[in-house]
Amino acid sequence: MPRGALIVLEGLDRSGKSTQVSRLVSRLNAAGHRARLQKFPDRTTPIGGMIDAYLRSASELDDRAVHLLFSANRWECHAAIERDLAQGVTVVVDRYAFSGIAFSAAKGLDFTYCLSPDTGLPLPDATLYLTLSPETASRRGAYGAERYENVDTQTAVRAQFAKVAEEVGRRHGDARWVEVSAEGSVEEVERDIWGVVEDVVRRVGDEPVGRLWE
Ligand code: 2DT
Ligand code: MG
Repeated sequence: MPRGALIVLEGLDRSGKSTQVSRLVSRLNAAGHRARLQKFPDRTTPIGGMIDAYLRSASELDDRAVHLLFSANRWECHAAIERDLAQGVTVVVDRYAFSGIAFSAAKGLDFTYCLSPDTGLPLPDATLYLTLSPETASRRGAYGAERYENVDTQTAVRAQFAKVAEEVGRRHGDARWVEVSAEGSVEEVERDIWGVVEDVVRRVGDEPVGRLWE
């Protein structure tokens, strides 16, 4: 049986990521692929509960401690993801280790330090990075009230995502990181994402799942 694909969507706040991941899962299922959604942070686990409290500013945590919690939150889900992939289910992921690096490095943590705890996680077959100009982001309305939902943080995170893109290309090849403009309508962005994902899902077949940063 061909394995499922691991597809990650990344992007800044207001890029329409959550809308697009759910549309993508529906479209994959409608096309006869089995697919499911996985969101990070997964706030439903005990570790996710600590992350949720931190994001709502209901708790304070050391920057490194919270960085490791975000990574631990992925590690506690990796076995289920790998099992699904092996059983032919495509897993569409809303944020992954790349957000982990970009947000922590934006706070001033060392970039190489930020990579390390996620080393060995399943490597996405493709990461689609939704790009959005600061002007369009601000036209889409006010940010929410959570930690990181402000212009200064988003600007710093954008710069770190550019470094993450370079690192993915260098370690895993440029084909793994695909920029998709999020400037268009929901339907236009959905069509562009589908154009990429359709090929990836067909191609991965019996290729083994790679390991992040290895
Ligand atoms: P959502 O708004 O998508 O729930 O994200 N974040 C996310 C990190 O700082 N590190 C991580 O590893 C991940 C996955 C991005 C909540 C915020 O958490 C940030 C925004
Ligand atoms: Mg958010």
